[in-house]
Amino acid sequence: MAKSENFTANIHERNFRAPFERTKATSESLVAIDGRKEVSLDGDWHFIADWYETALRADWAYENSHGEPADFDWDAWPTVKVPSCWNLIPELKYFEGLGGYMRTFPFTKQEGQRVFLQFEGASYRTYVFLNHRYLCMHDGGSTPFTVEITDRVENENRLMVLVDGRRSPERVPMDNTDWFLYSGLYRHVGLFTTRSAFLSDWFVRLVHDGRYDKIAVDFEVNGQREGIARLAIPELHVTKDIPFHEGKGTLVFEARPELWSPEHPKLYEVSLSIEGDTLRDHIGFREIRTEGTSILLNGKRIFLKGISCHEDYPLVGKSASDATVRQSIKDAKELGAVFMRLAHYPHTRRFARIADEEGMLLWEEIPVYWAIDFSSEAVYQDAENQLKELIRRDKNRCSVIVWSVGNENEDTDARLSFMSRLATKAKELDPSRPVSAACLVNTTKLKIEDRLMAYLDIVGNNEYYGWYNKDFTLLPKILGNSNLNKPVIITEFGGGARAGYHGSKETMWTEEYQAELYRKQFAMQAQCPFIQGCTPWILYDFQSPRRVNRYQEGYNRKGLIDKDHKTRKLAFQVVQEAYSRIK
Ligand code: GCB
Repeated sequence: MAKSENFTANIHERNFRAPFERTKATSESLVAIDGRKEVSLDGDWHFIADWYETALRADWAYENSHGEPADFDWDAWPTVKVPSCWNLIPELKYFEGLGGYMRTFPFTKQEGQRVFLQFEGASYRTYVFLNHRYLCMHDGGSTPFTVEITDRVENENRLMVLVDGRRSPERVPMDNTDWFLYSGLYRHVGLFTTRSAFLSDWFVRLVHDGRYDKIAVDFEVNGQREGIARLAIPELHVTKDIPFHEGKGTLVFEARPELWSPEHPKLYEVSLSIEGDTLRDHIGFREIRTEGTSILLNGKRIFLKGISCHEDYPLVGKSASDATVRQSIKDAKELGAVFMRLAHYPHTRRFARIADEEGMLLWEEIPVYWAIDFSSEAVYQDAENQLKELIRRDKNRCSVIVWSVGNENEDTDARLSFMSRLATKAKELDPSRPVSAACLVNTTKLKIEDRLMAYLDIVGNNEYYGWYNKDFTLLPKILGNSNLNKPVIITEFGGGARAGYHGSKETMWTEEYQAELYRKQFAMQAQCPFIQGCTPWILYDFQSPRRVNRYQEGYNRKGLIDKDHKTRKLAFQVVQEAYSRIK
């Protein structure tokens, strides 16, 4: 329809986001950064909360579009540290709009060089502009993306990033979550360069055939179709020249690495090179598979003594650091856990790297949580892209033993088709790891039952007997009715307790009630041979704006440790004792 003669784009255009949505960064453009030299773009960025999304409506990032007087002033706006969550600025605690970030940086480009920006995580939608040109947008609040800037980068650069943190029913996760949706440029931003041809992706792993004597490698090259790549694992005396065609190479070769395990987290230095480009990493080799109702790590049955964990840390929110990750792993180990469920979205890339070094097994998950819009193809594409970005980012991490495609979703036809598609995609991208999801109990038939189970290697189950379901006597019935032919991990159970609140074990919210609940749960679960692991809900109390009773005060209080990440509740010791008994 023709616009009227008094149409003024920046005030009358309702569809102002649409032009930006055409150019997307996705898993296809994500480049492997292992061992690459990076220039960090972390540090001070100018920042403004753009409450009315005027930056998009009125093209603020182009800086000259609509004449004077301008309503923006990028260089005059105060600075914030990147990475950080804007919600930590007291007046922006519940701000869910558009945040505008700007920094300048110098750059000297060499002949033939390609230049890329790497964003490790910005929540939820990110629009990237460089030197007054729009580059792309990215959806998904917890996975990384790469943007090529070769043709745009200059000696002096103005980088503008708009982060849209709105909650919305069309997103993954949707607008209703039991955690706090931190927002902003909350993870590392970096810049790296390559030659015209470079290695964009690689997957190095043990062949999972129960023999432990072969390693497989697959890789992709961008900018060169035919050639030879060299793989080296010096400690194993491996040097292999691998031809690639159509930009892809693959090889399986004999090698007997020492196997990685929580008790022996052995990593090997591995490099893959083509002329002028090398990827380098420390990689562990192990086998994970299921057989009947058992989970086998390196051929031996393992019971996954675990703990769930959110990415919500005191003082930094979702901007986890090496120190916060190491502390969580240390606390999990003190509990006796060998396995962590990183709920409900991909945590920092550093988590799995540190877990590789520390010998902690991981469950990684995408935020297909509760009632997302399963009938929408656009929502599916967003979820699948997040899954692909996660797998691309972490597939070389031996600590990661399960990909989870979702949590607690109603068993409808639309959901079955959506999530079975995701489970099949995960298998296609990575046949070497079991796929799971946290399913619910069928409360009418009193059993763990969900049509999605047919597509899963491991069944995750969340049950809250003793808390939301008071009738504890139902739990033995449910478990008794659920003799599945697959391993089950009880991916959530527990109850709330306010740290320091004491009373009888019958009084909800006391530490005593929570401790007793865990005693009963462990006693019950011990009677079910098909249960092959559990991840109590949860290591630490975490923020949740929907939890506002007098004990909660904005927090989900089911932590075994208080929101200060220090004070242990009585239940911590109960879980610790239970884990010391399980072999
Ligand atoms: C669940 C959800 C989790 C919640 C938890 C609770 O089943 O999966 O995200 O935080 O229950 O505390 O109710």
